[in-house]
Amino acid sequence: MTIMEPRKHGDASDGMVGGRQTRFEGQLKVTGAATYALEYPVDGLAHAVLVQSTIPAGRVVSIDASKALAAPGVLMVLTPDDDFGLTVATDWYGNRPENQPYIPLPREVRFNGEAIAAVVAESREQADDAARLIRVSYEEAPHVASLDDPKAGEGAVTDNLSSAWGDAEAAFAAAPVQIEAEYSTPREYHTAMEPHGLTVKWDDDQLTVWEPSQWSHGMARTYAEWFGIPYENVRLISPFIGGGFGSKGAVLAYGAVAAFAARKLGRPVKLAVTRPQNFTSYGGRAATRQTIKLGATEDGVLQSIVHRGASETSTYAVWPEQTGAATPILYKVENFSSQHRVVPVNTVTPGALRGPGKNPSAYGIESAIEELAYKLGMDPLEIRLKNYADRDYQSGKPWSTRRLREALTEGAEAFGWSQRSHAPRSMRDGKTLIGWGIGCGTFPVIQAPSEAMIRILGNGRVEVVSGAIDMGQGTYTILAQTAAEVFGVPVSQVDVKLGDSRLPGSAIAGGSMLAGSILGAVHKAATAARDELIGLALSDANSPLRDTGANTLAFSDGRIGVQRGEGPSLTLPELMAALGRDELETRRNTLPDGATAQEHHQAWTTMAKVQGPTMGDYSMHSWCAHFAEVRVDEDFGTVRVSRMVSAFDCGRLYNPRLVESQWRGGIIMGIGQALLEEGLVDQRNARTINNNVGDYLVPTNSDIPDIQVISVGVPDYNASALGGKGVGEVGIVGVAPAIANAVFHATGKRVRDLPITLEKLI
Ligand code: MCN
Ligand code: MOS
Repeated sequence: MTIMEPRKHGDASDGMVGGRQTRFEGQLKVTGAATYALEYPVDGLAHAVLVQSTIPAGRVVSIDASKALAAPGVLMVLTPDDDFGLTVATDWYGNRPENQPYIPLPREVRFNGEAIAAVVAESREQADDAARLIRVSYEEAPHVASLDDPKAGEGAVTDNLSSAWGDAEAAFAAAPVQIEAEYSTPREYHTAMEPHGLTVKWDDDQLTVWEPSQWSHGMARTYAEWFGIPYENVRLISPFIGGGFGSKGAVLAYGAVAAFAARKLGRPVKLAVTRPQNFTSYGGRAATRQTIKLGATEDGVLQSIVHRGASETSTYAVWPEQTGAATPILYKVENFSSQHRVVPVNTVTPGALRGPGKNPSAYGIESAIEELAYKLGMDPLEIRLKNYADRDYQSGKPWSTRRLREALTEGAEAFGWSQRSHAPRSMRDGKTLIGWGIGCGTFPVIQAPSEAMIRILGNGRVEVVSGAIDMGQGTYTILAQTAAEVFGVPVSQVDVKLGDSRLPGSAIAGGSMLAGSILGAVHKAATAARDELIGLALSDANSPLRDTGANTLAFSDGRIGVQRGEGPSLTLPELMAALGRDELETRRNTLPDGATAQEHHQAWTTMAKVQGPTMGDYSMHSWCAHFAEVRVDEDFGTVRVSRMVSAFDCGRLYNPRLVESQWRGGIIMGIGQALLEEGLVDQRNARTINNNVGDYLVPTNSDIPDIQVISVGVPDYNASALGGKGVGEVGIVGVAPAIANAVFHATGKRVRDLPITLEKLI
């Protein structure tokens, strides 16, 4: 648990909600003072390393660990022969199979690189050396390498991800203008700067886990359930996270291995997952493919969308990367049909990667809509405005707020879209072809109950306390701003404590739901604390404000007094002193009144109480429109993104500086997805070959152009208590199609398979 003191910055309004306060924890991070999970100084540490399968499917017949056990410093070898005695935990949605054993080092091998053994030694180097001495004999079984493997099959239709209205096939057949195309995306990986791993320590039956986490409460719950100990006995600590992007929302098998080893040895254990092992400890974005048919009138009115999509999953769990997530809500269409299939292959189960579902889905529909525009000879901006969705045709509900039209028009204006010349290959600068493209994006508003505590200390400092996490998005900062505003104090008077499962329950930092959810709780707790202080100040015999005759008090400029500057006023420490209090603590949550203790526990530790975008009266989403300019070298086929302008509707922005950074971060990841990122699978053994940051390419500074971001949102109080919609993921959605569309405009060549590498252009 760490208390942060912000650097003073700018004027006072920066510290209020809506201000451009710089990052609370930024200085700690750049000076190296922030402690990450693998850096905690714990006495008597032993070091664990994972041993991975070298076959894609089959069985471990035997493991010969004799040489490893005899190697210097080795304390223990764990294999499938060990009885871990763990039980399968509740899944995200609150379901738990009864008494099912959880086996973190399985005998059945389900993918290449699956952890099948672990070595624990006095030092990391000794454990690494000994791990190389382990000999495994396998019985290999046939495997399915990837979605492209001819043995992969069709997969099962996922009903809850399929939808239809009208008669899409008939309307398509009758449409005078038609396009049909298949789009595919490869496996993509998180490659966060901080790799996975953890430090674990047992004190009798109390477990402390230092692990980067997007959800301290949910992960603590899993450890407790695995080991059959009360939730209260687990403490998961995660004040800083070096990027998660979806990969750090759940406890993974290596966590069980480390915690089990620590208990068995009676010593704390550290397990650092290597960079290559990151590619198989948690799956990245699943490979997808989708076919889209669009039917339209001669003047470009959409008549029908027929969508068929598929994504890969593992052989032992279903992660659906929904290719039909954005398809039904971007355009007005009376006839629609979408079906998604999930195809099991021998891979680690894929997972959430920034903008899951929406991202590959937008790639499909936003590429297809421009293909249709070119077929019609229509401007890509015009076709989008012409088919603008006036409501959500899928749920039938009105939008809460949808300023996608403004995003398109203001983005186009800032980009200079009107200067475009329509024909492909018609814009050039010497030997460089120039192309412009648009891609729209969307991400649902998701809400979850949260809790927060406010503590006012005798010295006037205000503490905001929550188990929520900050992986770089800005949670510390926006919580401080919210409290500063409610108490009318400078943000430098506020401390924020986060990232500890023992602290008040919180929404996951996932699905772009944390900011809106947690600020609701913080605002509620802070307002309640302020009301309590007002009550005391007006009634306490020792309060100098008692005889003012006022019925309320104002908090502003660091002082508390009667409205409009009349009469006496006090600073927060003066008031606390007068009241004879050295602490005032208030805790509030956003669950319905009268929720039971069990409902509280369920609310913070599972997804059972999460509200989706259409569960209320409205359909609620964030929206964006990206405008990309690419420059393609005609001789070499190299593509450079030379300019991006992106306009967003994310409702009210709690901190525009942080939001702009979130949007740019998403756009940068989108550029990587469009041009560079691709997990390459060796079909012979189902290995991801480029499982390191040398070969798995992500964008660097030199790949990134000037990115202009624009906000067109207005407060949306259906979406959250303070009027904001989600920000963290929408930025990546729609970038890849904007770039693919720009590449087509530049070259006349349509690449329908990401990433757009030069060999696909020649
Ligand atoms: N914000 C705001 N106004 C709003 C909404 C958000 O000012 N109306 C700002 C705040 O600074 C807030 C941030 O945007 O802290 C993100 O808020 P939100 O959209 O609610 O997203 P979450 O806090 O739930 O964060 C998770 C989201 C997801 S799901 C991924 S994936 C992702 C992302 O955030 N991973 C990230 N952004 C990331 N940023 C960093 N640096 N590292 C990651 O791993
Ligand atoms: Mo974000 S992929 O929902 O953690």
